[in-house]
Amino acid sequence: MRIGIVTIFPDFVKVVREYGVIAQAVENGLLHIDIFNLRDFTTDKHKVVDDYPYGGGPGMVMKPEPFFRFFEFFQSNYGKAYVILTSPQGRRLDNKVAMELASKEQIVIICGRYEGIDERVMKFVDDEISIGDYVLTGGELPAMVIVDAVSRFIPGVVEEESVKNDSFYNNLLDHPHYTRPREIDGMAVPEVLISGNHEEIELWRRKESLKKTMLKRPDIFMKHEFDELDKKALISLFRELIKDAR
Ligand code: 4FV
Repeated sequence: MRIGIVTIFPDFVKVVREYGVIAQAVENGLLHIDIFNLRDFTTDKHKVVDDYPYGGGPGMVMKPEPFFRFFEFFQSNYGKAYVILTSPQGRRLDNKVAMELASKEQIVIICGRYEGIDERVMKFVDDEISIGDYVLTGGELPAMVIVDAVSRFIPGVVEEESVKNDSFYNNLLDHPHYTRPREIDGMAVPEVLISGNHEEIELWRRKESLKKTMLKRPDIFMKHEFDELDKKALISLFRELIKDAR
């Protein structure tokens, strides 16, 4: 998969491909992340990318010409891409959207700054994505969030099992995790996790996921499709509740 990022702060964005799982994926050739400096697509000596808003008002607007030059360059050098603008007006990024984007051959993410981008650049944009209902100083952090979330769905980047156990993967929040030491500050690791009984461990983890999702994200719980393990887990949870209530 190829991901292109267009920004006026390339040094800020490039760290996304220099650490952890994503750096490994780039190393293994599973993912190419190209970063383009929008100022390289200006023609004036001051490399100006912003200008005053028509109609007045606060702040500055990003000029269309550098983006038009960038897309001319990109199409002739890299071909067609699925173009994403990160903005508060976009559809909300979630696991389903991340999985959908991971199926694309090539995506380009353009990062806004200032008050926004000249509306005529939207002729190149296939999708607007927001990471949340708050206003950031720039689209770079959302672009990096998208790269991180999407890369996990590229086969070979993370263990498939890990993705399957992800929160939200099956509309359930993740179960608690424990590692050594067996006890700290009087808090012990749940016995079942050191029992070696994988059926019991799987049931315990599903019960914990169901409990947490019902309590913290009933909205997601409502979308969860129940399987055999869920039914067993709910019966066991209910029995515990009844026993505790007695
Ligand atoms: C944003 C968000 C976001 C708006 C103006 C960049 C800023 C500035 N992008 N999800 N929330 N973008 O706040 O994606 O240009």
